[in-house]
Amino acid sequence: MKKITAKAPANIAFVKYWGKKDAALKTPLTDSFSMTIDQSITTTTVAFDTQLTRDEVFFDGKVVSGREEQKVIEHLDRIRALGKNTLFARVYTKNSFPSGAGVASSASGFAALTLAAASALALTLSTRQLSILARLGSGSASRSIPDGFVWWHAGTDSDSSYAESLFPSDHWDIRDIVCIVSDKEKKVGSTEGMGGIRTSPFWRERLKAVPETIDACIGAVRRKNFREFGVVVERECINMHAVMMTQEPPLFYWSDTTMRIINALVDVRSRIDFPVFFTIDAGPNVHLLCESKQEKAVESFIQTIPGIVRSYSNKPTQGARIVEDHLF
Ligand code: 2P0
Repeated sequence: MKKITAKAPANIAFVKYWGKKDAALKTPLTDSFSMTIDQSITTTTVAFDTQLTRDEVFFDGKVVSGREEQKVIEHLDRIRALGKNTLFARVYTKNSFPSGAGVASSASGFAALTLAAASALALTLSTRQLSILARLGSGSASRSIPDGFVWWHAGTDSDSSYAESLFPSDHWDIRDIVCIVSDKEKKVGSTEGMGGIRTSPFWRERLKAVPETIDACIGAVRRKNFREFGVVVERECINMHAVMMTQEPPLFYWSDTTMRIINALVDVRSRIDFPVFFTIDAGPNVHLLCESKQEKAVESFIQTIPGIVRSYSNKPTQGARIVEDHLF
């Protein structure tokens, strides 16, 4: 059968996803809001083949096994069920960014797999349907299907929990400069970590605050008011980490260097006009957000901080798409 290749970007959340309503359906407790990022792309080629006697999954040319392989096969099973098809598939995947690059690859990975596999079975699905399907692979993958600035509606069931583009990638020329402080795999993954959210005494407070935070964040993006945007995004990130740190067992994702970057940023902002803000996911790496005109200044700032292994700059970009350059 036909070979199909898809590319999908990772995304950085300004209002975060932390906690599920339904673990099997990966429906979230709250809405979230993110931006697709152009230097963090997964490419996946899928071909369903009558000759195969099992699914074959490769990452960077090497066979994938264990839990990772299982998650891919479970996702292929969902797509086969939709397409009423029983053929096995060969799946090749590569990332434009190294593992441990400070960006989770499950969002771009499951978005690319969803689009490539659904297209290989000639399923015609809307962006909304693709987003729902990608979500079943990994929650944040729902936000890597649409273009640019993306709102994931928590919804009330599986069919109403999808992400949509609110503004296209060329709406606002902002940057996400990822500061890598550690290449090591994080100790507690997001799926396991967010499973403990209800042990934090503060999770309900964050739940109550998110609708207002989403409104404020989307309003600031709509008006392209960077300072307003940055203040909301930073506060929301700190709120999520406060929940993480107060779970049982507590999750401390921040390292010494993470704290050093935050302190240096706060210090610079107290002395000069420096409209740069941070956000941090389930790991120690820091995402510095700025308008394009501040990019050089942020690079100079990064040079002053010991402990940053490397950094790279991302722009908003289009969502998952079909391409012609196959991996096999
Ligand atoms: C986010 N994270 O909104 C937040 C911030 C981590 C911290 O989305 O269990 O890897 O596969 O649905 O998608 C990580 O969540 O978790 C995540 P699953 P996923 O970007």
